[in-house]
Amino acid sequence: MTNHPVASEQASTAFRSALDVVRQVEPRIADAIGAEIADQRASLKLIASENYASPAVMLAMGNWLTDKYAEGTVGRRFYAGCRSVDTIESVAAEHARAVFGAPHAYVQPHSGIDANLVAFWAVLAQRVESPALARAGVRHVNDLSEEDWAQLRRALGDQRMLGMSLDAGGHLTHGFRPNISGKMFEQRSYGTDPETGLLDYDAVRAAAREFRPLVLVAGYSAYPRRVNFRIMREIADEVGATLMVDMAHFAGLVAGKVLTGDFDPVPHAGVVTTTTHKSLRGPRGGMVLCHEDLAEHVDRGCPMVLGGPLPHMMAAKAVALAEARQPAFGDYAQRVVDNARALAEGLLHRGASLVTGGTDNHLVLLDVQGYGLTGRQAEAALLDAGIVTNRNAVPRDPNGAWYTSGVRLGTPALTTRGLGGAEMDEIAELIDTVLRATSPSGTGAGGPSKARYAIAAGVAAKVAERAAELLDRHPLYPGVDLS
Ligand code: DSN
Repeated sequence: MTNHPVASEQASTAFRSALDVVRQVEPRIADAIGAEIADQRASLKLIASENYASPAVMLAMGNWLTDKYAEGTVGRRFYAGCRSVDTIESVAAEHARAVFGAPHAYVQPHSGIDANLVAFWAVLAQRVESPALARAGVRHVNDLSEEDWAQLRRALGDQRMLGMSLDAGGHLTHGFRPNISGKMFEQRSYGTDPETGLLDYDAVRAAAREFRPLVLVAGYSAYPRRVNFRIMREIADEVGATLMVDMAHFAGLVAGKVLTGDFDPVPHAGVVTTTTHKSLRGPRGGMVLCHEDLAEHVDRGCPMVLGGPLPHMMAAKAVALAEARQPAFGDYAQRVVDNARALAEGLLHRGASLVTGGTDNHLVLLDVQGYGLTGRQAEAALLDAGIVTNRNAVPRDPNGAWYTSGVRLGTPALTTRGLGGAEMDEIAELIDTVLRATSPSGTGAGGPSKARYAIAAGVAAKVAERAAELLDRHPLYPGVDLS
């Protein structure tokens, strides 16, 4: 395992003591925490949005900071006694600004969805304030009367968002109905080129010209390629939209300077949102980056759309961001991308079909239709063999968003664990072996079952054995002994 800066012996003592204390109150929870590390140690984790945070990050979250209310921002709290929280939030924001070269960082969001909500409201508030508020003689969004707000709500019906379609790799929060963004905004999607699977900037431009969105969203959770944010910004500017980039998936690649220039969203976007726990390898949480013109609105995230800040999580974000400033993090980010490429090549070499034909980020989208399977069957069969992935729609997916026709594979976690290119090829071999040995079984409503499957006898156990050998070469949290 690489790059985690806390000595494992110290971490081992700390975790063991912590679990002993928990066990005295509720042993089932202590046991479940112990079982989780055992499960994670024993599985080949290829979920593209997961990682392994360092012991320092974990230990920063589990303490008395959880007891403190701190609504407001640094130096302007609605509660007394926030001296330490002010320090923590300032340090986290300082590291975030330095890591990403952003003028302003808001580190309070509890998740990626929350970060996106903060960004939406900030963009709306900014647009409402100027020039509509000026015309109405209102100086500040906080001075809006009830009637002004009623008008604003009516106006929201006209607000438009253009984002990547779900089956091309976009995210629910980019204007889709199951999320509030799909209710706040009238939404339209841009997809990918049907031949290449790549983002077609001319098509995005044409859609933007026709639809005239207020917010153009870039970013994805299942698109295996880089996005040119300079071009996206040009498109946004041409139609008067704010470019919002949700970099939750690839924040670690931006922090590690693998995505630079046109592929770094920060210099190009009006507002950037992220989670902190994916490729960035921090605690579970969110963050918003922006320029000074939007900062005032972003900082009102709580209480506008967020509950009170979680000081223990901001402390852990600060630790993770300090880690991301180390040169070793740049090496890590580069290895994440190299590993994804090796995994893609290993699969292609064995005849698999990949959306876009490969990858240049941290994820690979494997189309399992060639194996005669749905994504759900493939996901379940791989899990039987100790390989943890998640099913994912492919563009124009015939099996919809529930069963899907793809499996998303990501390398951030296994790269943290220390696996390299040759091992990615072995993993490609294991995945291909399982999927070739799996076939649909039984019938469902109206035809063959999209969920049930059978694996040829002995294959899952054999692959699980080979996966365990691979994992044994790279212990997870080495030296952390809870026994
Ligand atoms: N749930 C995250 C993912 O897996 O990509 C996105 O929110």
